[in-house]
Amino acid sequence: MNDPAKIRNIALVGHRGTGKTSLFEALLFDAGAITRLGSVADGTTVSDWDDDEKKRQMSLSAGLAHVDRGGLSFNLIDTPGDSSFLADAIASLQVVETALVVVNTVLGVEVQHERLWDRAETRGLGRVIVCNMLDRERADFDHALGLLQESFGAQVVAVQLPIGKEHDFSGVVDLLTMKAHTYNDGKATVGDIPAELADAAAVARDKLIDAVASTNDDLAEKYLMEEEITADELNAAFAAAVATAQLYPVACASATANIAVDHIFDVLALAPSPVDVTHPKALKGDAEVELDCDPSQPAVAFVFKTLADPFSGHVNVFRVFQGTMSSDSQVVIARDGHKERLGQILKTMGKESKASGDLVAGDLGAIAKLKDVVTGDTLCADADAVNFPPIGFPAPLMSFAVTAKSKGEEDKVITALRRLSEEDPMLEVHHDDQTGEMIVGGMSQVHVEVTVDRMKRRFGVEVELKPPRVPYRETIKGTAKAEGKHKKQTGGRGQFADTWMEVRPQPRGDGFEFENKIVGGAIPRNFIPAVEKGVRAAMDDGFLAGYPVVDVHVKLYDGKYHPVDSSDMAFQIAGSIGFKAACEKAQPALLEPIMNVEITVPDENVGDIIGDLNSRRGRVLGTTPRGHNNVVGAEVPLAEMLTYAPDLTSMTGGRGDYHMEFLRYEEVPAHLTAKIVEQAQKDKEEAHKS
Ligand SMILES: Nc1nc2c(ncn2[C@@H]2O[C@H](COP(=O)(O)OP(=O)(O)O)[C@@H](O)[C@H]2O)c(=O)[nH]1
Ligand SMILES: [Mg+2]
Repeated sequence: MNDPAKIRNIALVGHRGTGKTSLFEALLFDAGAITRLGSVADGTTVSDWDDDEKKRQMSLSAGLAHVDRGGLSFNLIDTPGDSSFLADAIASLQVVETALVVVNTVLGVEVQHERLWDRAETRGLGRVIVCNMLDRERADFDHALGLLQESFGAQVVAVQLPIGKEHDFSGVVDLLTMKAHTYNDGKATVGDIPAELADAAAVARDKLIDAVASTNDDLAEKYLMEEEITADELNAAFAAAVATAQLYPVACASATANIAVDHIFDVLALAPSPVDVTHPKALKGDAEVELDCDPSQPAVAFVFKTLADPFSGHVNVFRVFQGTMSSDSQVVIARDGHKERLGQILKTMGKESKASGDLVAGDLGAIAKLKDVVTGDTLCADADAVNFPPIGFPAPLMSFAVTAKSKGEEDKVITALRRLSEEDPMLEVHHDDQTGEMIVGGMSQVHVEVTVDRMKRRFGVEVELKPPRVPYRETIKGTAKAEGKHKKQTGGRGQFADTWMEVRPQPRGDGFEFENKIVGGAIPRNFIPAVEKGVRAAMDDGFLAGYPVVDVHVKLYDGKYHPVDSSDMAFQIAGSIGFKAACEKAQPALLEPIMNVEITVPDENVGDIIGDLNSRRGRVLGTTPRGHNNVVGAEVPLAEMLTYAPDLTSMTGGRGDYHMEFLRYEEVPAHLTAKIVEQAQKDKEEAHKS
C-alpha cells in the first residue's frame, strides 16, 4: 500500500466481554484473511493467542491484523477492555483514526465505553459503533441505541436496523440503500426489506437523513424545502460527516454467528483515512510541529506497543506518521538521540508476522530486535528529530512486594520484571531501598497475578507475592518548632551544624514548601540548600511509618555555624534531624488514598453491594440504572478495596464489574493508624534481619 488515502486504521474498543475479539475474528474471516473462524471459548482466535489470554478467556494485550478489502487497506487492532489491561487500548487510540466501539446490545453502555470514548473524543477520532450480540436473549436494538444516544449525544445515528430478534436475528436493513442483507453461514443475500419492517425502516431512514442534514447546509436546505435528495448526495454527505467525526454510525452484528459482520466493512470504508485528520502534535524542543502525512517527507514513526519475548526477542509495533519507513534504514530514537538500524519491516497477523515492503505515512507495522526501543518512543529518519509527547497512562493503584521462590534467582526476577514492564506500560517496577524488596505496582491483584504467571511461563522464574501495599503518606496537623543539631569531634577537624525550624501544615495536595527566614547570617547562605536537601531526604522516609511526607511548610529561622567545622554534609544531617524532631511535635498523621469507585451490578445485587461498601468504610454516593444493571457510585479507601475483584465475583455470581480511580488523600482513622505504624515497624525489623 503506497497511498495513505486508501488506509483505514481501526481500533476495536469497548468494555470487557462485548465481543471485540470475536468480532475481530469474524472480520478477518469475512475478508478472507483466515480460512477458519476461531472462537474465544476454544482459545483459537487470531487475537487472543497468548497462553494467559486463552487461560482467562480474555484479551490482555492488543492483537493486530491487516486485511485488504474493496480496494482499501485495513489495519485492525483488537484491544483489551478490562480496566487492568487498558494500556494497549489507550496506546492504540494514539495511532488510529477511528475507534470501532463494540457494545453488548443487552447491556448497552458500560464503564469502559465512557472512558475510552472520552479518549477518542480528546483525540478527535472518528467513531463507528457496533451493537453486537443481537442474537442473545433480551437484546433490544432500539433500547441500546437510546442508551448510546443518552451517553454520547444525538450524533449517534443508526445506519442499519436488525432483521429478526434474539435467536431469530438474521441480518440487517441498510438505511442508506434501503436494502435487506440476510445471512446464511456468514454470506449475505441482498434483497427487499421485509414488509413488517418497512415502516420502521422508513422512520429510521428519516432520522438518518435528519442527522446528515444537520451536518451539511446544502442538504439541510433541500430537506427543509422538501426537495428530493438523491442517493449520491446523501451518501456523500454521510461519508463526509463520518470521516470528520460529526456523526457516529451504529451498525448491527452477531460476531459469533457471523451475521452482518461483512457489512461493517462498508461502514468502515467511510471512516477517515490518515490524510483526512490532523495528527497528534510532535515536539521539537518545546515547539510544536505539524507532521505531514506525505510519504516523501523525512520519516517519523511512533512505537505504541512492545513485545518482550525471551526467545524471539523484542518486537516493536509502530505507526508511521510522516514519510516512509524502509527496512535496513537507520533511525534516530528521539528520546535520547541514539541511532539504530532497522531490520526487516513486518506486518503482523496475531502472533504471526511476515515481511513487508516499505511503510508509508499512515501505515502500521512491526520491527524485531531493536536494542533500546520502548513503547512511547519516536523513531525518526532525520538527525533533527521530533518527539511525541508521552501517552499518559493511569498510575498504578496498588503495589506488591515480590521475592524469588528459590534463593539465587533474584537477578532473574529483576530481568523478567524489567522486560515485562517494557511490554506493559501500566506495570511499575522498582526496588525498595528500605526493605530491599522488588515492588510491582499494578492496577489490580489480577494484573499483578498475570505478570507473575508470565514470569514463570516466559522467563522460567517463580516468585512469592506478598500482600498488596497501600501507598500511604504522612503529614502533620499542627505547628511546631525544633532544633536540629549535628556535632561531632573526632580527632582533627570536627563536624558542626545547628538549625532551628518551624513546620506547619499546607493545604492538602499543595506539597512541600521551604522558606528561608535566616537573618544576619546565622547560617551562611551557601549552607541553606544543604539544609533543604536534608529536610527533603527526611521527607522520603517519614517519621511515623516510613511513608513519604507531604503537604508540609518548613520555615528555617535560626541556627549556628562554625567557620571551620561546618560543611554541607553537617547541615544536611542537621536539617534531617531538625525536620523529624519538629514533625514529631506537630501532631503527625497518616493519609490514605480514597478511590472513586463505580460498581456495575444486576438490580438484585444492589442492596448487598451497598451493605458491603459500608463495611469497607465506603461512602455510597448513589445508584444509576444502566440497561438491566445498576451503577453504584462510592468513595472508598483503597486499603479496603485491595481484594475487591474476587469478593465482587462471589457476591454477584460473576455478573458484577467495577472500576476505580484515585480521588484524593484523607486522614486514616486513629485506631487504624496505630495498626499500620506497628506493621511498618515489624516489616522494617524483618527486613533488617534477613
Ligand atoms: N451470543 C453471542 N455471543 C458472543 C458474541 N460475541 C461474542 N460473544 C461471546 O462473548 C464472550 C466474550 O467475547 P470476546 O470476543 O472475548 O469479548 P471481548 O472481551 O470484547 O474481546 C465470548 O464467550 C464470546 O463467545 C455474539 O455476537 N453473540
Ligand atoms: Mg477481547
